[in-house]
Amino acid sequence: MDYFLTEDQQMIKELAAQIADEKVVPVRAELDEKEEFPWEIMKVLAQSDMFGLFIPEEYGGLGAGALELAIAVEELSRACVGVSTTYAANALGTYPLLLFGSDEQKNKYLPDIASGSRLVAFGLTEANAGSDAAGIQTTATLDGDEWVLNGTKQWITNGGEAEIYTIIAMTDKSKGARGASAFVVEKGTPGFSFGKKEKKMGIRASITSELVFEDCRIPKDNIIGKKGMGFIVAMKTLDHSRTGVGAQGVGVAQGALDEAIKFARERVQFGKPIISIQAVQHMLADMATEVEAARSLVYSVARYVDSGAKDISKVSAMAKLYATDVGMKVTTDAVQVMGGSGYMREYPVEKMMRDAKILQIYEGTNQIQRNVIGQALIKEAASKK
Ligand code: COS
Repeated sequence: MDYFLTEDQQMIKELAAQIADEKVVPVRAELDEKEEFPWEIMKVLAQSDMFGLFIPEEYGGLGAGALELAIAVEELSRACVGVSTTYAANALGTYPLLLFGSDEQKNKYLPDIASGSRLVAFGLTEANAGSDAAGIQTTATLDGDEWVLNGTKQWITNGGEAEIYTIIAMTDKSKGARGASAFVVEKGTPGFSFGKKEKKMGIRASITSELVFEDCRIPKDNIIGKKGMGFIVAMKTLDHSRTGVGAQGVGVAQGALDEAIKFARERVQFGKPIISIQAVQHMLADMATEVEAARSLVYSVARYVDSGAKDISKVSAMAKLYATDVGMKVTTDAVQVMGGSGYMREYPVEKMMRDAKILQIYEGTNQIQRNVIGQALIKEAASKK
């Protein structure tokens, strides 16, 4: 399908595809096997200005938007979701600064983020606050000219490797969601350390770690936005990042479909390539249709976000929900088309299926996306009365 990309968008797609094919595909199995952080690939992405895509030009970025980011994330995900998670989590961690940061914070952090010289991570989740994001226990208490952070963040992508962390902490526990605030914390700050490094089912090239704050003192000015706005910062950040997770679903599904078609053309059973068997063709036809539908939705939502629309929660949840369910289904079907070969590590679809699973879970489970969509429908219906 022609998605009527501009010349610049087409260039980004081709560049990301080239990096995916030449730099990621040859090493993805090894990165997965060794659970190795993809620093070499991050350096290539930095040299290709990929970290600056969605950062305004005044801060050293390319001034593009959600669609360009989605295109890059999709191409990287076609090769390896572990790599694309590292890249996309950087954007996730940057949104609080981009959307709510002061001029000083933007001037201080965005140029380094745009150049790729410093990676970012977003710290919201805790042991007892996953879907219930307002249930966080980490606290930030003002003491003179400093905030003092205490608590532990769990399952933080890029934790330990990133230099810049955007953290949601409670400044007034009695106020619930309205008692949270957002902060920027730099690696190396005394009282800030890294705990357990997780061992995961998939996306094993990415790193997932605990962040531990023990009387960690940061300057008063490191608050992002106003005190009490932390939950909104987190929700708006997720509204922006979820289109990117949808793009990961599209990419991994496309990668698995490509592999399944290639295999079905070569694999001979009953004296003919299995692609000539109608049962296989029908599976491939469904997979291809679902990939195209998911891509259409993700690109449309990204364009809507780039139009400056304010009410993006519902549609970004839809893009994340639909495209990541497609990612899971198509990778599972690709394993099925390839049979015993698909199940073996020798072929990439086994890893793709493992990687796809996280997309239905992180940045809000797909059940939470349905809640967000459902709440929006209720609000829309009430406003029509
Ligand atoms: N944009 C702006 N404001 C929002 C918002 C959004 N997307 N979502 C909620 N809010 C506001 C609400 O309007 C409400 O404001 P008021 O207090 O003024 O009424 C406030 O925030 C609290 O909202 P709500 O009552 O809906 O909060 P809940 O605690 O019920 O939580 C969900 C809502 C479940 C949607 C939220 O907790 C969530 O997204 N959870 C998943 C978190 C997640 O994605 N975790 C993954 C790890 S982070 S990588």
